[in-house]
Amino acid sequence: MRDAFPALHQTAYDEPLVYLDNAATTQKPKAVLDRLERYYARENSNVHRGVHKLSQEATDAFEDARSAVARLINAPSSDQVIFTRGCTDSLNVIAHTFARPRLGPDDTVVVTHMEHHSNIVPWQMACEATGATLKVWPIHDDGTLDMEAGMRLIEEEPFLLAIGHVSNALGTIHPVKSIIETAHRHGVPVVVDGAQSMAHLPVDVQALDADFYVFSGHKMFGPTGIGVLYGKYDLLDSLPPYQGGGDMIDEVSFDGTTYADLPHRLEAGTPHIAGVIGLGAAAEFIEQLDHEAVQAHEDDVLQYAHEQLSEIDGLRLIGTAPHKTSVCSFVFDDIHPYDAGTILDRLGIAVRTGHHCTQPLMERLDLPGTIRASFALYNTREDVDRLVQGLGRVQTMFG
Ligand code: C6P
Repeated sequence: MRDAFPALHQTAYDEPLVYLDNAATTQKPKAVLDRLERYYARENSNVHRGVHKLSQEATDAFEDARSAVARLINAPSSDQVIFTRGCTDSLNVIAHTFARPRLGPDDTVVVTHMEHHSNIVPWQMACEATGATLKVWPIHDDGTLDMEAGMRLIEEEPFLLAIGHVSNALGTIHPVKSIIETAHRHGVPVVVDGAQSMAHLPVDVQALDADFYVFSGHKMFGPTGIGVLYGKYDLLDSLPPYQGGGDMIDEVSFDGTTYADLPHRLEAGTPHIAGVIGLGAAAEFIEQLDHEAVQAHEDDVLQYAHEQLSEIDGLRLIGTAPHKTSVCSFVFDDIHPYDAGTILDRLGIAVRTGHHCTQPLMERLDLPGTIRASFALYNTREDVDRLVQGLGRVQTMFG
């Protein structure tokens, strides 16, 4: 598997690179890189417009990619896969087109205390614009949701619940299927932020019964600048156009304009064609994996990391939920995360330090930030060993 990812085979400061920042973005397999090159070298053309051969080829590749993504998440139809700039963009589209026109001063929107800023700020802005209230689903110290408190919030029948599938800062896997079931019993639609699940868990939007499910291409071995907004057909079909322009119209006249059907109505302008085609290749790459083997391997590496790190004096693991994937956050009693990250970098080990775009979570845990090692299917126990050695050097220098 490591051979499929060229970026892993390089040095950083003369040390073999250990890439442990996969929650920020994953590396890209050769299949995706080759597909991007083929598009630009041989098929480059605009889509849905030209009658010429290249345009038809590009259009076919573009729509095949939509089908590949639909298959990967088991969407009932590829019309329910809307291409956006990324997870953040998808959440903003929902906040603008679904929430804002419907929200009023008596409404509430619920988010959990450990959401990424992208799944907080768009709802906060929608609430500020409409007089609605944003409510926060509390969490326990180990990084699990306080289910009793959450159920009470759902029983109050908020307008919407927005929840991550997997926490980017702590790796907690939330029981979204049962949460959605409960929410639906109370008539509450659920937006699931799947940014951190797509590279690690099988996602079946129909089995989850998610109303909306959003994610970014670059966190699932695909290109940056491309993402997906999946929604139930009737919900998506009820959304007004988000942006006006080419490709999203049926007919335009100065007397009035009519709009295209889904998915094009929500995809104004020339799309990120290469991004979509690259994302399709990433979806096919994930589709052909042995998912059980991948999950077993990732669980083993995470478990090993937890064991090894918890033996280091003065190091505290942050986020010890029983159901976790791929993220290991930790702090030192007396070393700032930034200092640790800088030394690790010089040793060729890439981790992320700081608040991970989850400032409310860090405030709740009373931390300035954490050091976060986040794994993907190509990471190994040897990578964990290098991290542990590196942390030994950090302690020698700062401890
Ligand atoms: N988290 C991280 O290092 P974009 O930037 O749109 O591709 O994804 C935003 C986003 C939304 N939700 C979750 C749960 C996320 O983890 C992210 C991105 C990266 O953790 C960059 S801040």
